[in-house]
Amino acid sequence: MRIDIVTIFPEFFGVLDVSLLGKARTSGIIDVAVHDLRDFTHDRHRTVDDTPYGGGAGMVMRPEPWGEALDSIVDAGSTVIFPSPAGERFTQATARELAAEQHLVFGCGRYEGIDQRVIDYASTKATVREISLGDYVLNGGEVAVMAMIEAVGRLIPGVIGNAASLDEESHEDGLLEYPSYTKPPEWRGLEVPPVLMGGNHGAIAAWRHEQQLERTTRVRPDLLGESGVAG
Ligand code: JEB
Repeated sequence: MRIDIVTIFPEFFGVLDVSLLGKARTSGIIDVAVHDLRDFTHDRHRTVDDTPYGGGAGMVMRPEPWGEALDSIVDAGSTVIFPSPAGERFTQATARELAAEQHLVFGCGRYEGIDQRVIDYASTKATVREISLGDYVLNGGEVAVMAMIEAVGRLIPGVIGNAASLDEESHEDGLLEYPSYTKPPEWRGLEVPPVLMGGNHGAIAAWRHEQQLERTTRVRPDLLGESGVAG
């Protein structure tokens, strides 16, 4: 998979080199390129923002640098993602859809966002999605893109070593994860649940499922839906 990121903070993405994705990048499974939006300006001050038409607080990103950046990066096969508090919610299902793509382009806005014509124009050239990481307000798209790349990257074969660990975990079956334990068997007076030490694999699976249901009911009843049954 090819990933292009357009941002006014390219240094922010240096952490990708040391994350889980580092191996996938050096092996060529994921090829990430970060582009500085200011490299697509032509004025002395490398201006990317201006005041909003119609008035209001803050500044809006001007369309011209975005147009030049996207023209140099996007083709008809690209999926262009604009993180936005006004976008569709990012979920594990979104991550799975994006992991199936060949080319992702992330456009990181700042200030009050990007001139809407950039999104409308990009939509005439490629598949465009405006996606929100969650229902809270960030200062720009960079943190959201980092989270999306991590969620997508680990679904690409070869990025995570153990494929079984992928479908066992939180959200793949609509339930929260069961609690995990390792050695020592007793720590500061707290014991590992005996069922996990008994070697009865049926009993272990049943206990874990029960724990998932209890935890989901308590912490995230919304995941259980109307019927109270996940899935
Ligand atoms: C994404 C962004 C801003 C109003 C207020 C502040 C570009 N879940 C999310 N919350 N906020 C963002 C997001 C995602 N994904 C987000 C891009 C930008 C916030 N801002 C600041 C915009 N509009 C600018």
